[in-house]
Amino acid sequence: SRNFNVYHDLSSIEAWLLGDVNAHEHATVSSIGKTHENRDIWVVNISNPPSNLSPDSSLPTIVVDCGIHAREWVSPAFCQHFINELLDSSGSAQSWKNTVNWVIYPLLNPDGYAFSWSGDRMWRKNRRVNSGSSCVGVDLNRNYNAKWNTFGSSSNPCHQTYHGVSAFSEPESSAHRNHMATIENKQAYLTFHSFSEVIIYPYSTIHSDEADNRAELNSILERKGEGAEIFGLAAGGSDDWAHMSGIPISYTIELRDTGSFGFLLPESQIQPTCEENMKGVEAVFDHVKPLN
Ligand code: 0X9
Ligand code: ZN
Repeated sequence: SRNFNVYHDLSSIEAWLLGDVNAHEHATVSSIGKTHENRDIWVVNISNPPSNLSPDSSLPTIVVDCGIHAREWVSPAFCQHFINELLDSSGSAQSWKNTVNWVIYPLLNPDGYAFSWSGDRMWRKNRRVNSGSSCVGVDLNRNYNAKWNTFGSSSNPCHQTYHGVSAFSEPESSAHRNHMATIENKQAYLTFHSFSEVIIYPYSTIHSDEADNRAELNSILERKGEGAEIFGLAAGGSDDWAHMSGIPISYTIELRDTGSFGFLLPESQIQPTCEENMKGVEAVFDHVKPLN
């Protein structure tokens, strides 16, 4: 059976998604669009009614994504672990699909991820060829429409936080937006990054922006705070865009570690990272699930 405690390359992740995951009676894997380099961007829908039936649209949906940033390898490792916990008959989250529909994007930036395996382990952005520049890539987490091109991003294509030519200029972020627009009753959005072991809630746009439900966001999880206060201003992020688009609960979860290994987190830490963060997802699930 599959080892979730190692890093898998793109072809291994795709083979698993299109094989074991898609074969599971409660999961459907489909492509939401193509990247700049023409790779598929996958989504996994997990619900209790078997996947030949429509999910119960009266139930809340929790949206999860991983791998917006290429070098943050523990992020897609978490999504793979989480999908398995929902689907496996002995998984710690296998009952969580009875009361909530799950939409999981296990790897939103496959071009960047592939390049972090084959070219530059520290690659962050996508692989956009920028016209008029020899520098490649747009920072997808500066490309969403959340006060795009204001604070904490760069207009220079050579910079790590280059925000692109316009909001949603990138095939990955625009496919994500378009697909999320089709999902009903979205109650929470969780986007997994690394590193620093903190949880960030909106907003990171400008200090005067405060989430309307800040007290609620502040009550659900530990080791959290407003992005602008604990991580600094950085407009154009997917978390702020999700909240602005009407999803009340929105968090960026920065996984291990606090800097000893940083992006080069050893495989021996994948399992403890995943287990400790299942508690956070559970707290969001408990908050969102219908009472009965
Ligand atoms: O800067 C980011 O995009 C995230 N940190 S990372 O080290 N993974 O790159 C933090 C995102 C926080 N949210 C917003 N800035 N909207
Ligand atoms: Zn990141």
